[in-house]
Amino acid sequence: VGTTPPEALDDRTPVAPLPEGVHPAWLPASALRPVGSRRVRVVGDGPVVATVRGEVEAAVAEHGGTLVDLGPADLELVCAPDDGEEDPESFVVARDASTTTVRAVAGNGLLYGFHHVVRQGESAFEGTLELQRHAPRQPVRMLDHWDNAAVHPVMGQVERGYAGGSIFYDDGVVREDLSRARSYARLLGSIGINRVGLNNVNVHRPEALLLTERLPDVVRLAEVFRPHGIKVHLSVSFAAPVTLGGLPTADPLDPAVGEWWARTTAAVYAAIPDFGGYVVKADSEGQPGPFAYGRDHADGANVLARALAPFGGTVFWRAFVYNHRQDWRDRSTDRARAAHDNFAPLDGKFDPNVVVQVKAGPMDFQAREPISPVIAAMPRTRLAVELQVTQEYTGQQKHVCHLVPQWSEMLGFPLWGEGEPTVADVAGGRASAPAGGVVAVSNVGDDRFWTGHPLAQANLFGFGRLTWDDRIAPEDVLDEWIGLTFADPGVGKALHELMDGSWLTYERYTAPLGVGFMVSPARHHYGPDVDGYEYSSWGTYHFADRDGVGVDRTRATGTGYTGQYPAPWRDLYESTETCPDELLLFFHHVPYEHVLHSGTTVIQHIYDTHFAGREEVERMVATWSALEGRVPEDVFGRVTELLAEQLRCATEWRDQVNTYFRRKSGVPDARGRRIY
Ligand code: GCW
Repeated sequence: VGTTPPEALDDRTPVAPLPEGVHPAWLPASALRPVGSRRVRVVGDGPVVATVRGEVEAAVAEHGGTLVDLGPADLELVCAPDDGEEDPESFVVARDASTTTVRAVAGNGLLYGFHHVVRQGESAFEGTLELQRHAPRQPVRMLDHWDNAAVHPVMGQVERGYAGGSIFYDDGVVREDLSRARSYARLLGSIGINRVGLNNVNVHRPEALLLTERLPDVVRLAEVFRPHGIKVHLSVSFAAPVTLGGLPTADPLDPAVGEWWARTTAAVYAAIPDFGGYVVKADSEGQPGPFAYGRDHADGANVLARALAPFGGTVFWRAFVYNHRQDWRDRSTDRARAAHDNFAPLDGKFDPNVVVQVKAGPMDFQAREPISPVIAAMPRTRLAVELQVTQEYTGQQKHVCHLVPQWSEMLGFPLWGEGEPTVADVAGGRASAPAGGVVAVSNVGDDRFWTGHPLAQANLFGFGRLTWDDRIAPEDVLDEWIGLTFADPGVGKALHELMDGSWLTYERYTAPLGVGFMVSPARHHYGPDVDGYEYSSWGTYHFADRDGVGVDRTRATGTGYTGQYPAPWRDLYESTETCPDELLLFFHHVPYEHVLHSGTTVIQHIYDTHFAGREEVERMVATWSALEGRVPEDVFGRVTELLAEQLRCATEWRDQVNTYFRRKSGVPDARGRRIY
């Protein structure tokens, strides 16, 4: 330590200049001060080490420290290669009286170790520290972009995007100017993201072409991400052999189809040797898939997997397969069952480089859902768990809804009961099959704050941190984000007040007790519309009548969905006696007077939580207004504006939900509050 011998130094990759007016998110200059004011050496080769060196160079230029390339010196931070470790993503950190040392076998580990030090700030340079080893709990930490290359007439450019247009594409092709993408890649690398899906899983013509004609575009994006240790993936259409290749069929068992995928994939790797692989949404919401040829999803996934295998690529094959054209009159079909019905029987049939990507809940990213039963049902299949950072059903980046506590709960869910492996264990390969990882839909766009709502940056940051280690407490993750993002340490208390409980606040004023949806249908998904989906084809019903509400998913009298879980959950969810309150209406249809474990009736709970949730938003408005002058003016202005919208919308939710159930049930509010 401190005496690292001089070594040949690689180039440095300069930190991409942040385009004019764009918010620096969690890497403002102030966040790099503790490192940048010191004497630092970075040793090692390769593009990712060059990124670390570039970071240090920029930081010392800003804060008066020195990047010491050669010779002995009183070094305060050393980032250097290590031959003792094996995992290229892990790092060790230690400190003697004068020097903090980060060591890793490879660039990724060094980058993560460097940012570990950045997050620790001044305290990384105080006292001493025995050698400490850090390794990710998930080897795959991936963000999927639902970006369309061109603006889609219905979905806009970014499907379910609430932060403006795409930072990758403009007018059907990859942007000439990729400086936003460069700054984004830097942000992602700093939180340990190592894969990115570059385009929407609903693949339209312009995105389909990225695989072939427009491959040079993908090469450019891969170059943007590579220095940050991130591999790129393309979402591809299962029908590509027909639509791009001109074959008469996309039947996965037809040899010509296999050859087409092999040829096409080889061309991709010739251009991008570290290409990550594919992402596929098949037989889902209108996307083509193997069902058209009487084949199953293992047949479908394996044909792509075999094309990728020679190059070490992976196909992420989504399990989000259900009938979106169901008849609302048909009470035997239950959308919650669909992923398990379609995929569990295929366990053991997928090639080793297939990862089945399962949405964390059985429905669709609602504020509250149980864990998908698929995650416990496929011990011989690599599974990835999919989360949604973009706030489709959680306030669309107009509402403060800090989702890290939700993800923490989901990742920590013990699939076979207390003490048994968790969702994070299955995804991380610690249960049975090798790891698949954790994936989420990005919430980023060309908005100057990246995420529309400036506080939604904390969700993106928190996703990275939790996929690195799901055991970090959500409050600590938020502390890290606040510490990096805001120069004034005094804002922390107010931000915790505002954000820690905001997911539960959102849950309170929206659909009650796990029943979900109640939003305006397909195109928007924003704001209340209690019956918006009730007579639709989407399988998302609440079944409220004058006597009660909820979906009977029991084995005894309902759709049998509870039977897809292993013990103890299959029994726990089956009975209203043991079903957790917050999921009661997901699993059961109960009378309004049914008494919850909390001691209140269902109807009174609906009233109480809707009044309370809206009041909490009112308090959020007050908490935020006290921060005027302590956070940057533009952040203050944007959040103030959005909180007003959140309050308006929460009021609307409160009044529509309460009025709806008051009218259906005829039961008055026990506290006589105003219901319309
Ligand atoms: O939640 C639904 C969204 C669709 C999305 C789909 C999916 C990309 O409303 O917009 O399509 O999920 O996950 O495939």
